[in-house]
Amino acid sequence: MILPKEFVRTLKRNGVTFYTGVPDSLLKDFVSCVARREKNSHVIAANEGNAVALAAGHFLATGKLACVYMQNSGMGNAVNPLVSLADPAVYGIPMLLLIGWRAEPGVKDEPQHVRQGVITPALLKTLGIPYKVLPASDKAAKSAARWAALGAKKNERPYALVVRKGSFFAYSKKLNTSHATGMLREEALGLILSVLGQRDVVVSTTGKTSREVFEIRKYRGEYRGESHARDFLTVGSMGHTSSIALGIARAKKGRRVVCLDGDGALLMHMGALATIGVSGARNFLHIVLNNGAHESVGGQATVGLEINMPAIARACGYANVASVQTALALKKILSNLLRKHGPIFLEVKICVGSRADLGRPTISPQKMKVEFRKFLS
Ligand SMILES: Cc1ncc(C[n+]2csc(CCOP(=O)(O)OP(=O)(O)O)c2C)c(N)n1
Repeated sequence: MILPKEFVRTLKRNGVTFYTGVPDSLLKDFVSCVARREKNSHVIAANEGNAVALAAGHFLATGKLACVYMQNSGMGNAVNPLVSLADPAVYGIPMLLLIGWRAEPGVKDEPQHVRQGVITPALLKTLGIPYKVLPASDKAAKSAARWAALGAKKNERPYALVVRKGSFFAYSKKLNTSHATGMLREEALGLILSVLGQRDVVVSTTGKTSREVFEIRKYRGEYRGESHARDFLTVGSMGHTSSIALGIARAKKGRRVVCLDGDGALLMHMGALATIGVSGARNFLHIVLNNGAHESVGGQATVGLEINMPAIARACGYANVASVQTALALKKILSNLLRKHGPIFLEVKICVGSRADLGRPTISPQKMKVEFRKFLS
């Protein structure tokens, strides 16, 4: 296995002077190490396409190499700036991509990762990006990093290193996760789900939010048998939950549609706020569980608690907005907001944390789709 500290040192020795990306569970120890040791040369981007563009800006300004890290799920977000900005047929911008390989063939993983796991090497080939799988030993990783950095600089194009699960040793320094105080997400979700009506539609975001919604419903016996009809648990497509919910709200005007979002997910495709706000969807309730972190993949910081989300939503045209931080305030505001019309935006500031034994949805996405469609009809 690779020591994160050694690997960051190697990147530095090979000319990397800037780090940017979107966190991934496979790269969490690398990202924690960068966040601590290179904090003045590190930006967590809203999405992977932004990270590629940030790396391009860094090269244009300094002539130096950036490292762009991402989960392979994020390759889709990165494709456009990779092919229309960084590609040698356009500007030819060197950068080093570090890609976490979820669902490598032969490694069991969740359904949303399976296709991306299979196509990761083929996609890099299609994009014309030279790549290597990062060998999981310090010495071999050093030479792979050197190959990628030298190749990127010499040929003025992106090079990639694909990182297998379990490649990095744990990075001992804990992230500072004291972003907010108050409720845990599971408590906030429990309160929210308790006040919704039987026919209200829930669409929940990627990561632990959907896992907790599933478990809360299960423990409360709110799923009948195998039926998980009331919720659409968005296991992949991070940042798109609110648009899925808007699509439903537009077509089902007689139903209240509740989007349970995360701050990282909201930031990833924040343009959706403008579309929702302007849509005037009266049946739309958008709740953001803001812990200022990508908690599901290791707790790396987002800028969620540094911006005024309700003010942004208001400026985008949401009819009613609010922000709360305590259980009592959440209960009060919900009973108030549920009488108002949408689009409504509610920020719930929560602290980082979840149960160590948190499970995952046991129903297949296809079955969930069928059940959910019955619930909507
Ligand atoms: C396009 C894309 N990039 C990265 C990921 C990996 N990922 C899964 S959940 C998550 C964090 C989500 O953060 P947030 O929305 O703030 O919710 P939290 O985990 O804090 O509940 C990330 C980065 C992904 N699934 N898809």
